[in-house]
Amino acid sequence: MSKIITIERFILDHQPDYARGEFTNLLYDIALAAKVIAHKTNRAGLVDILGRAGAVNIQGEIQQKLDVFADDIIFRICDHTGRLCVMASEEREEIIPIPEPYKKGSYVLVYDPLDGSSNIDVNVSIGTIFGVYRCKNWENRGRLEDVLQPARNLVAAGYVLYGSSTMLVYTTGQGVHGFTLDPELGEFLLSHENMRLPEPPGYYSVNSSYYESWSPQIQQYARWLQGLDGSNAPKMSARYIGSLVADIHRNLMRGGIFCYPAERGKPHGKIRLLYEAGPLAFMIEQAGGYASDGRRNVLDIEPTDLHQRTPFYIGNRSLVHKAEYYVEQEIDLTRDA
Ligand code: P6P
Repeated sequence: MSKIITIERFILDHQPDYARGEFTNLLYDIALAAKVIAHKTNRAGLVDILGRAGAVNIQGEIQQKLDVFADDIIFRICDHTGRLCVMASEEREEIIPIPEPYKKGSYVLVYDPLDGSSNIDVNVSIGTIFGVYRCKNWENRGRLEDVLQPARNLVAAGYVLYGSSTMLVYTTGQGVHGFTLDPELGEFLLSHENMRLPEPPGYYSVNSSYYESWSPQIQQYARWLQGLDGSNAPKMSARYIGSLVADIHRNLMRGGIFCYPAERGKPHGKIRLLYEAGPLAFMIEQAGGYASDGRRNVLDIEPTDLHQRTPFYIGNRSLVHKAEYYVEQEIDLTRDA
């Protein structure tokens, strides 16, 4: 019989001896937000919360009411605790300062409160993605420079998947650990300790409807993934649900790669660097994988804008390196031009 360990107990048992509790309590706060959002999300079909909220978020997408709710919940759970000096959300154009009179702590929270929201109305799994940094300079903490840090500086990252069950998967740089919510107890219980990307990979995830918009090299890579043109790729199935957290979680559990390449007219792709690609890249490296923009490790990209996007390849190391090999051909072509 497996041990019954709550996320609170696990975090406490794994915090460094010098921890003062601020970081540990911040992880509790994120777990609480996940429980509240899960409760509302799981009842979304019953309560009149579906449909259009009318507001348009920074991304220019029609905001679903659950988006607004999730963003508000995370803010209201975290704004007054004294653990954070600033936040940034996919749903808000600017950084989110800690309101007076609350004191500013030393951590920074970046988050996508509800990724995949277009799937809410069709009852497909959606997710929250989060990353935690330390502020860069204690004296003037809480500024944009504290948020615009490369993902290599993260001290924690993870996601919450609101699916057939609600799971919180996170890392603090000591492996990746998954917790499943027991809705009766209201507790996240350890269900997947030390998650590692399995070999051989089982799936490749890419929206092939964009094939005509990709460069010839990425088109060649896509055919390689499918095992075409004499490809020596591992035999994989195609799975793409259109919800990043759900695709990433399945691939973490079964091995595989998620790709959102650059396209003609969208040279930076669609996935956001700061609060999607960066935290997921930090997490996947802890699970033995790798994430790239096609040319370099996502962890090394210096953000210059809160909402900047990046081409994104994440999963088993060999599959991501293969993508880099094909993208490198693009550079050679450009260089020869
Ligand atoms: P497409 C959802 O809007 C999202 O940001 C991710 O969750 C998902 O992986 C991607 O977009 C899907 O985009 O262009 O394939 O519909």
